[in-house]
Amino acid sequence: MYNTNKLKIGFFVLIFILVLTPSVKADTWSWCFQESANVSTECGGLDTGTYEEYNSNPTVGNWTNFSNTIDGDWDTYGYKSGIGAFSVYLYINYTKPQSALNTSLWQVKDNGGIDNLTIPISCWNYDNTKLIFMVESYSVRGDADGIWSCYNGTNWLEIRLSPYYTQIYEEAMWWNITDTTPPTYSDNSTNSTHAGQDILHSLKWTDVVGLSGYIFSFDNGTGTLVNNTWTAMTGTTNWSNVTKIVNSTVGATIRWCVYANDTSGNWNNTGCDTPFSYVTTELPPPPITTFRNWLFFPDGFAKVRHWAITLSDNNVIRRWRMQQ
Ligand SMILES: [Ca+2]
Ligand SMILES: [Ca+2]
Repeated sequence: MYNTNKLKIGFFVLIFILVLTPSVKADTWSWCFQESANVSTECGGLDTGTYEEYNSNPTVGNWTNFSNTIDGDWDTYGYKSGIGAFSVYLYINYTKPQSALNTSLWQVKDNGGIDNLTIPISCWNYDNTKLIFMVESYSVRGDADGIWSCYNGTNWLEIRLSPYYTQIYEEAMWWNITDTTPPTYSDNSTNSTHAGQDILHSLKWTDVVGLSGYIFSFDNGTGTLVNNTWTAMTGTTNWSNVTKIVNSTVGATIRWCVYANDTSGNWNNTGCDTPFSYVTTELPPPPITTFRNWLFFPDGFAKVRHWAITLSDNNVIRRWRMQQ
């Protein structure tokens, strides 16, 4: 007969273990910084955004140093100059990266300091492909503001109001991007197949969001692939270039492959079950760079022939032979 109490206890212990067992899962998002809406190779290379300068009353004043507000330099600024109750504006239009999350942040700086602004959901949802901001520098005697807003299709929503801080230094986006796509590779090559020589194993990597690093795996003719340590890569396009001195035996099969990950921890490899490979070949003989011969007749008229031959090579010349 079963002891039902024991069965129940066993069942609850099992549930308890299942609940407490941590699930191992890599983060599938990453942060990507985009300094300029219209000049970018980061975050998917979205350089299709725009900046626009506007002045509500050009007859009485203007922006001073407008270009400083978008020059990518967080120490330079532009501001409203001129007397009168009017404003100068900077309109910004970012193209959203694919799979960007609404937790992305707008980083801004005026003379009140630097801040990462949360974007109101109505501004985020207004358009699937773009994000629109406005920066206003306003001043009149006794009153001045720097105002940072986003557009939700109907209204400008004020996100940051900086009283008396009218110096507009810079802005940028911190995109929070879902990234489940691993890096891709192309252009595999080696610069030689000569036995016993330094050989460069070259491979190009790209990632939509950002590369993190690679592991080069190498079989020097032994039949076993051995992993190098992980090496960092940066940017969205980079190369895993590794030089190895290969087996000095002619006819050895050299195999190699590469693993790479992106900033979200997505991994890819070049197919290490069927690696790239080549067979080592003999180094060509050193070239003869000069050759001279001449006859001369020492005392007694015995003929003596002399040869002068120069062989040169990057490597040690082990043997040479002259043949008539
Ligand atoms: Ca900027
Ligand atoms: Ca600036």
